[in-house]
Amino acid sequence: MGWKKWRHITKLDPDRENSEKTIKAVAESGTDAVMVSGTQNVTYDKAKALIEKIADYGLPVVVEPSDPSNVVYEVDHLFIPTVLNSSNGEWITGKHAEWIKIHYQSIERFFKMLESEYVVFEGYIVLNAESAVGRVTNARCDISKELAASYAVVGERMMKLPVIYIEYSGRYGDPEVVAEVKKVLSKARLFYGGGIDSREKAVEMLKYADTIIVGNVIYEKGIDVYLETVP
Ligand code: 1GP
Repeated sequence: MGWKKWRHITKLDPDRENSEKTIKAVAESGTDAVMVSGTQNVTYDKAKALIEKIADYGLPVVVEPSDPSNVVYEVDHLFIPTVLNSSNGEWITGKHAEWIKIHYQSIERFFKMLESEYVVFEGYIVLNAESAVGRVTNARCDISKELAASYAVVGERMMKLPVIYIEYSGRYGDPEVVAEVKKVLSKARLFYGGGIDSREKAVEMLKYADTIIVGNVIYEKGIDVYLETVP
């Protein structure tokens, strides 16, 4: 199944404890893919070790790097985020330019990779100021649903991003914001992540979002509660 059909993605953080038991349960849960991602303390080695543990199960694995130093290439896709509502250009284009610079000597090969289906660009709209990603990127979180949707328009129609990602990381968000953003999108897939810890919340956000991303519940509430979120 191609990534555009995914409805449920499980986000595993390389900086957290991911036991074999947890990984097996995730792999057998019915989730469509695992995204290896974290905002803080993620290193190449930690990400690589986690990817190797998951690889045996045959589930699609993607990596969403937070920095050029932790891009692991041995995965099905790289999901490259840009934070549309960050107040700090480093998170919009800065880290991206640093990443390209590392590959400058073989830029033609790098262009081919960027233009392939292997790389997917995501436009984040971060809406929880207290989350690690909200703090680190200094995102403008206290905004109206119309302004959130306007950021989505920037991402889709100006920057041509194939994914818009509403991120409330750690807190359940406002379905009205997600509904408003959905209204303005035409081609981009709408991802929603943040605080999904029950079937009701998963179903509610899937009314508007094409795909939900579930992370913290595994670490905070355990596998049984996580399993309820898989549609
Ligand atoms: C975090 O969007 C994901 O980047 C999922 O959020 O961890 O709150 O489930 P939670």
